[in-house]
Amino acid sequence: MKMIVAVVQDKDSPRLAHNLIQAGIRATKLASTGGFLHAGNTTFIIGTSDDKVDEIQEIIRSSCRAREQVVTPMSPMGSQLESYIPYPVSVQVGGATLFVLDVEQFLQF
Ligand code: 2BA
Repeated sequence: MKMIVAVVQDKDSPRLAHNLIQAGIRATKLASTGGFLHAGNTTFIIGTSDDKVDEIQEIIRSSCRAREQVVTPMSPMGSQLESYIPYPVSVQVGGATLFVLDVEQFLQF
């Protein structure tokens, strides 16, 4: 058995949840926050048999897309504030960040 942990953008979350339900895949959604942008995102936890991992990866791939996001970096530690000019930079976020883990035990009581 595998556990797929997928971090996706909030904008893609309803589509992904819908597509997983349509495919009969069970998942748990967690509200999460990106460590870099400090923006909200959504983390899906999906427990599944090994043979469904490819199908689920394809559902996630087709449900999520990359977007440009503009971020203004915080001042570097120890820098002279008067000489620091924060220029906005553009980063590409997503489609999705996946971790696929082996599950040692799956229990339901
Ligand atoms: P954030 O940490 O808010 O990162 C948003 C985007 O900012 C990233 O998109 C990446 O393009 C950029 N970024 C992140 N850290 C950076 C850094 N140190 N230097 C320069 N640019 C950086 P994605 O890579 O698509 O990641 C989207 C979200 O997925 C992340 O939001 C985070 O919540 C999660 N994530 C990505 N990699 C992860 C990892 N190795 N472990 C845990 N969560 C991860």
